[in-house]
Amino acid sequence: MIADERRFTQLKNAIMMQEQLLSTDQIKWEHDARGLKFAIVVARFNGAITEKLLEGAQKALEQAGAEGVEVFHVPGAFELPLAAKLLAHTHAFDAIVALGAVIRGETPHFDFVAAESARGLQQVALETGLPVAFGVLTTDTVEQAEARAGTSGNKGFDAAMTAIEMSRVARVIALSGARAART
Ligand code: INI
Repeated sequence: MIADERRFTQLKNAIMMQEQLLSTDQIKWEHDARGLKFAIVVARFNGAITEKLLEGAQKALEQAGAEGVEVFHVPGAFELPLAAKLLAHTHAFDAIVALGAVIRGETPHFDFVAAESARGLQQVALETGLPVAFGVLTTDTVEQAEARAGTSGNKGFDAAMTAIEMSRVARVIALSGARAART
């Protein structure tokens, strides 16, 4: 019953927001984050890089007018999926932005960490239905990672934009489903 009420409120808000957006052609709606809440989960491993990804993601969400942004740190990229799953189960966010930097270096550890991080994050998105943006760099060198975490060209920024767009897609799909069910 409580879940039904929450669903109803979500749909009502989605309809109101959609109508608001349709009434103004000024807004590039897919990257308007007003009324949306985001969780950013960020790995501390390779922190000099991941903190720059975090800055990029925060900048994108702030510029887009996000209603709320909460940041959670985990040890490494391998831990991102579990944190994302726990966050999804709170039902408090419209999308999750996952940030990390996996750098190949000399060890085969890279392949396991990179693959499990990507697989796990996609699994969370598919199992929970909550958008999870993949902002995890997988590079051969630190220099390549730095180049993707700069002020011009920042994969954290890009991942946040994807999270906004997918939140919108999820709302529009819910809205379309609700309308189709009524007719
Ligand atoms: N974690 C990363 O985020 N990036 C890496 O490059 C990395 N490498 O190369 O080892 C890494 N390893 C730690 C891993 O994410 C886990 O924290 C650790 O294995 C404990 O579960």
